[in-house]
Amino acid sequence: MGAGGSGVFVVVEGPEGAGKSTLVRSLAARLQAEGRPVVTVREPGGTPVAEAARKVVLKFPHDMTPAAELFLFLTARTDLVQRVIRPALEAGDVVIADRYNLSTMAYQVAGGGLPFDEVEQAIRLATGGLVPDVTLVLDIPVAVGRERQRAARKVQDRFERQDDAFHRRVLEAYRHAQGPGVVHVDATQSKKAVLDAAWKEVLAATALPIRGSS
Ligand code: Z5A
Repeated sequence: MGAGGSGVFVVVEGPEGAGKSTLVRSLAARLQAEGRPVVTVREPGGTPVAEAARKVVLKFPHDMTPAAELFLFLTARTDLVQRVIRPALEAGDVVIADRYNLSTMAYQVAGGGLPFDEVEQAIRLATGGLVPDVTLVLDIPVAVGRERQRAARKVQDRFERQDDAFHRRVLEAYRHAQGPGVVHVDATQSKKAVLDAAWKEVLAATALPIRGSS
């Protein structure tokens, strides 16, 4: 199952404040309760190299070109895939990632204006072609996501300080995302309803042998 071995690769995507981290945690807890070994990761991050790249790309106080951002995100991704994600999939674990390739397409291509085909090739090089079994795209209006971040008192990074037009392009890219394993979930629902919807999609897309899934 999946491009990486016998495990299952689940990615949670969507704009800021959509509830990705919340869903990653609750999905992992439900899978663990079913006795499945789960590894959770967030992008960018998860290895010393990836955490160093995260610090630069999110916190650097000066302007950075979209291409410079791209290579920092891909530095983080290639290290995470090689050191954490692939080994976990090869061991048969379920890997749940908070952001992956679709974030690059949404933020650096749709948001930042980089060319789709070349970024796609760069991503393939960085990941060795590892694609998720299922990508859950959380859909939420920009204003609602931002309000959730404000309520959670999240400190803004460079992307969150971008203008509304940038964030609308990012949201549209997410809304138009399609392909094998890509499913859209209404993230304006309650946390429990989002988890239930995501759970159904994960079972349907991966045929995980889990109680109550037949
Ligand atoms: N980025 C990029 O440009 N290119 C790339 O290739 C990659 C990333 C990989 C990473 O930011 C930034 O990097 C991101 C894109 C860029 N920048 N932006 N902007 P991050 O990791 O710091 O943050 P984030 O990904 O934007 O996550 P977030 O703001 O923390 O949002 P979230 O994870 O989707 O939401 P949450 O933390 O789960 O929930 C936010 C609050 O809402 C919290 O109080 C929850 O309790 C609440 N919540 C969650 N779900 C619900 C529901 N259903 N109802 C009500 N309230 C809820």
